[in-house]
Amino acid sequence: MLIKVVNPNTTLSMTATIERCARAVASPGTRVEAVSPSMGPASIESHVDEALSVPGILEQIALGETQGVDGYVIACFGDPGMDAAREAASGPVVGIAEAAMHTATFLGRGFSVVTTLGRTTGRAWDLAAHYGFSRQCTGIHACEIPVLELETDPDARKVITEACRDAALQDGSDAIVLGCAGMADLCEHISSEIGLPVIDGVAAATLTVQSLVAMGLRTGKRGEFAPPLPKAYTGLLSDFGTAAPR
Ligand code: 2AL
Repeated sequence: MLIKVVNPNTTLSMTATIERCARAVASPGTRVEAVSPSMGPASIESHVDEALSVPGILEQIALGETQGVDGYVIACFGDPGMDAAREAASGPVVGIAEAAMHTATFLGRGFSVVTTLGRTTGRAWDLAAHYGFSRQCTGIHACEIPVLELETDPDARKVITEACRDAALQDGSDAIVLGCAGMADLCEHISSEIGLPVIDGVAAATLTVQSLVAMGLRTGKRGEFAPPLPKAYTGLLSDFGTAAPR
């Protein structure tokens, strides 16, 4: 089976970390390829970043459909472009926030999310509600480290670990969800430091896609998630068109 993990930001060092963390949990028979789109933001930490990441995600899905990909992970905690990706892909598509939140609900009554910047917490609250976890999501906390500084700030690991410890204490939660794909490689360390389950969405989503494919399950294509109707797109988006302009 081939799983394509799309890091919707264009920072290749982060894509490499994501690929390593996804491969670490995948079964021996599962091939995992992580990619970044050819266009898009270097990091995703605003609504504009998120909106402009979607064409690149769809580019990678379209490519994946020609590469025999069995299922996709969208590896950004804002779960950008999920519905569009589900329309465009023949196999299952799972977002890391979606997978991490679902996983957390198996591990206790409530979970806290620890993410990057405070400005991203609104989106995370919206996602918790969208997925039906408003009751289980007991708090969303920011460590105020921008996404790209996760890789360069020498204090990042310590700051995020302490933010996770404080979040669990403050919320009385049973598990922590890491709120950025760039935190994937911190999961084990934080869990051993704070003594609670810590969920990395990259691992959770990769294994969810692997399970869905193994069970022969894919997105229902009867109505809403059927492939989009053929039509022309213009300007910068003309490559996304599936018919000649009128
Ligand atoms: C993210 C993420 O997972 N990747 C990225 O570029 N931005 N999410 C976040 N909350 O900062």
